[in-house]
Amino acid sequence: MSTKDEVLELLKYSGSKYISGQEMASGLYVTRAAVWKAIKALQAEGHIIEAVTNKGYRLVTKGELLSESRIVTNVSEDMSFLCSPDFVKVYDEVESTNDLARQISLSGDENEHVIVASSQTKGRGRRGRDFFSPEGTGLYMSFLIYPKEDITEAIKYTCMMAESLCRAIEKVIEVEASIKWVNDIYYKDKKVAGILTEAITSVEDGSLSSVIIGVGINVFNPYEGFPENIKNKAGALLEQHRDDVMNRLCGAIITEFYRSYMKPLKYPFLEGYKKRSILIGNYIKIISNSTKNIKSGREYALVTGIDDQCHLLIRYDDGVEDSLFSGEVSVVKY
Ligand code: BT5
Repeated sequence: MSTKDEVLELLKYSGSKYISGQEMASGLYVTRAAVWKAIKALQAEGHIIEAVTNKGYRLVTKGELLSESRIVTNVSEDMSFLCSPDFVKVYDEVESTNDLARQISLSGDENEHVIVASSQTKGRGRRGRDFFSPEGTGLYMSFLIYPKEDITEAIKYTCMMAESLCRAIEKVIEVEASIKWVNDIYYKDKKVAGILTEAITSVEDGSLSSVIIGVGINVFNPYEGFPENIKNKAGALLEQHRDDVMNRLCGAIITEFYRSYMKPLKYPFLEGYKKRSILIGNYIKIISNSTKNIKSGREYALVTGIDDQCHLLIRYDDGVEDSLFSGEVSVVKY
């Protein structure tokens, strides 16, 4: 057995107790440096190993990653009124938290909820794309809300969530994440989170019956790595475990989102959204969009801003100005 495997065995054997590097080194007749190297290799493989000064190391198991009570504890006091007994619902594995939120909404439950899962078997992105949602290393959550608004307002919830997510990441992980219009969160040039907003509308008057805002975050690198098709694009927020980080991040996202959502002004989050937006001032290629211009051969444009409805303001090469309501763009690198 390699030192790495032996260290893993020792960590498993110690359960929730910490074991010091010295204890492991003595038990395995290796140096502390060899133990440290083994820990790094295990972490690189995706094992979540907590390291605490003067205590040692501990293997964090899947079951302790997410808990309703710990999430609620981490919702700030000013928003704690939200946390009625089943406001937050935690699951080990679901097909898709957005689908579950939709079922809850259609069942006639009129309460707002946050559905959280450790993994998804059919996590979805936009336009039927997959969102890779492996167990234990990501956070997958859906907010079910009932705003009394027109369908045209739905796009703002994606932007509101993106900005809230960045603020929560800044508070808990202590790094600055950026927003790629409209729904992606980037850190160190990699996509670390995506947002999918879906709405159930009333046919009679086009108003929103409910809105479901799904968020998928790669907190750690997946145990087996990212699949081939996204491995160059996807990244994670953290390389090493931090104490109770999943529950803390989840509580912070709930806090930050509701702080925005409950503000009476219409788009108060926009300043923060624009400030963190990586597209403004960049030259982009329009992959798909909501206007007709791409059909007339206008594929490239300069991003000049984001307007008060969260639309992307662009100027094509021929000087024509336009705004994208939704769609997909990529930054053109020279
Ligand atoms: C998104 O779509 O990024 C929205 C993702 C929303 C996921 C959440 S998880 C909770 C809730 N329940 C659900 O079923 N969904 C929501 P889009 O912009 O269309 O991006 C999808 C693309 O991102 C894929 O085609 C891949 O290229 C890439 N991708 C897939 N999984 C990824 C991951 N884990 N990390 C980074 N990129 C990923």
